[in-house]
Amino acid sequence: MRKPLLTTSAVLLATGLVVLPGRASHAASCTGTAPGDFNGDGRADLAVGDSRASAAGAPSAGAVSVLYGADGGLGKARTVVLTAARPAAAEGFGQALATGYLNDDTCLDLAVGAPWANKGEGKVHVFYGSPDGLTPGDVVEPAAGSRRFGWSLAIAAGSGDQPALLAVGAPAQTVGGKANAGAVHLQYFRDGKIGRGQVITQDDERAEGVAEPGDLFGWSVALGRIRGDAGLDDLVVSEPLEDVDSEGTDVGSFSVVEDVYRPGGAKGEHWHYENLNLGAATGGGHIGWSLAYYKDADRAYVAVGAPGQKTGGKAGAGQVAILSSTGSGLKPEAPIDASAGGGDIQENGRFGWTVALGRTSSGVAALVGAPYGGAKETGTARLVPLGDRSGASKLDRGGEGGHLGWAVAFCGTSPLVSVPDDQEHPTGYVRIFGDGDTDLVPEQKAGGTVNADFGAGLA
Ligand SMILES: [Ca+2]
Ligand SMILES: [Ca+2]
Ligand SMILES: [Ca+2]
Repeated sequence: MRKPLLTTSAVLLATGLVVLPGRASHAASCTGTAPGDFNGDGRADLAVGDSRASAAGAPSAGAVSVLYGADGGLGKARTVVLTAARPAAAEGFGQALATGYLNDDTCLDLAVGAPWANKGEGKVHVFYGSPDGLTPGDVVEPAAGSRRFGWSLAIAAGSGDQPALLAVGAPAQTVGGKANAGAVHLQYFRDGKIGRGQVITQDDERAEGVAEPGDLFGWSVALGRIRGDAGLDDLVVSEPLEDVDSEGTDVGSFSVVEDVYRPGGAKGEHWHYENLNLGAATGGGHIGWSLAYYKDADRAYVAVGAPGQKTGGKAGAGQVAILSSTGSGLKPEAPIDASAGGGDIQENGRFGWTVALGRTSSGVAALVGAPYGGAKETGTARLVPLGDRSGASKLDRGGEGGHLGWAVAFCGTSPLVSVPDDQEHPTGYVRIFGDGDTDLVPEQKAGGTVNADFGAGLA
């Protein structure tokens, strides 16, 4: 619940995290600079999560397919399926994915959340990039008492005094006796080792508001350079079920924690329906359900989905707030709704369920999923250039009940949209838009991983 004038003592706990031994990381050199390039060959690669996949016979253990870039398209030469070392039923491996540089080499790494592992406390599996592709590395477990650790993830590379950072959301964590108030665990990676970090809750003075039962702080997280010290990353973190006093339940909001690596640093920013220009408070608006960050030259962009926000008089139509910063803090731009690209604002279309930011041939663009939009929950998405929004386009053509837009991402300059529930492809697929459109459909091999929702996550 938002109580702007109430301050409480900072809660900065040592995490006491447990690191299970993995294969030692070794210095490797990757020369490629393509986005998402895990093996450094200069071609973009893609990680596709399916937290409901069966692995080694264990239902919903979860799996992540890594499609390496090749002549002729993603995964044409090589697809590798990653799972937990010992897959167990209902761990949800792949629920969250994040890419970034965690160890000292120049190869891109992948973190995979398994928030139902450890009897619901959660785990994060780290895979390190190498010229041979991703290799299993550390498994990070929270101190006892966490809940759904690994539901959301973000990575910031180390630079200067700041080690590499892995932000792990645990939105169901109990805080001060308040169930599901939520927490973010910030882990430090330095010299190839994981060091002690911080646990940040809404009771931290740097994140405005107070922890209340059911806020789900940490539902979505992002790391990037927005304000304060330009050499230190800031944490963007949402609480989509935060209530607003006397105005509604589950309105949602998000915070920017300035220079998050520096405990006791300056207070950041708190954003809610009023200063986001989203109109009236909407109960169940779920501001912060999705988050994206992108840096383009000197300007940082943040996109924030509010898929339950009443829009154009239609309940549950959804909206996406767009903000940008040139170093002194976020400023809101005009929000985006489903009318972009000549589309319809649909009741309960849930526009903003997912959002990604990236660079296309039309400049920086937002890719927004509305998986309950379209006829019969086909799902729909919009690609909206932030410079000239008249160039927005609709991306759809999924099957009935397909929930197109359940996950969205950019692979290089191409927008990617998942369709996890199409009746004709019940294992799910991922559609790459542009250049003739391509569908990535998982191969099912006897005795191997059995996909259920291929594309439930993308990175
Ligand atoms: Ca590659
Ligand atoms: Ca690496
Ligand atoms: Ca900063």
